[in-house]
Amino acid sequence: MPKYKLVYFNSKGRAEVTRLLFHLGGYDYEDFRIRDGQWNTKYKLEMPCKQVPVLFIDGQLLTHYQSLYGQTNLQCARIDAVMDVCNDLRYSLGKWFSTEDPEEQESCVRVLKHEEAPTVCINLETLLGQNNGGDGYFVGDTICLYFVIFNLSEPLYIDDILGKYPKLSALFDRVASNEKVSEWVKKRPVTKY
Ligand SMILES: N[C@@H](CCC(=O)N[C@@H](CS)C(=O)NCC(=O)O)C(=O)O
Repeated sequence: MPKYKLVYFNSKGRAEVTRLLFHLGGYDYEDFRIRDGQWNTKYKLEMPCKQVPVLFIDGQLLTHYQSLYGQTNLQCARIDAVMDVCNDLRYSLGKWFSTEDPEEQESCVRVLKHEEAPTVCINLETLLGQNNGGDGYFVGDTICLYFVIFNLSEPLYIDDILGKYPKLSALFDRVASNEKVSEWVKKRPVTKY
């Protein structure tokens, strides 16, 4: 089996999907978390795009997730669409992380809570409704790659909004109660983000 090394910060962020995929697939990997304040002076310089997450396979880079994707091209396209929608939650959040100005941070939270998160929830509930009337999953009849993004990206910023979207909220609960997912949530290091 190849040797996997996932490099990221000690937070969930953009690496959590991959960590959960490894867990679901039962793969051994090195969950390398940068904790020592050496990002700018050391690790950043070693990363091909000067950002993380980066997954090394036997020292080489993997550019795409290889499991839990769709079974058909159409399913893959739908999963891509769901993941793109989820990505829209990252704009203000990214700005929030990159500033220490309290006013700017407050403005980011406002945009996130009142504009971005509601739009994302509406769009996700619409996409969800296109499969099995919204009472199942986005594609097929089980979890796959997309779900991890929104289930594990911080419910902290959409928790109070989510209640307005019953089908989406029920999907969160379905995913969270998946045996493997809950196993990982219990097992992972506790981090603020
Ligand atoms: N498009 C990239 C974005 C990666 C990205 O924004 N990474 C952030 C952490 S979430 C990062 O490395 N920030 C540190 C830096 O840019 O110096 C991806 O999806 O992997």
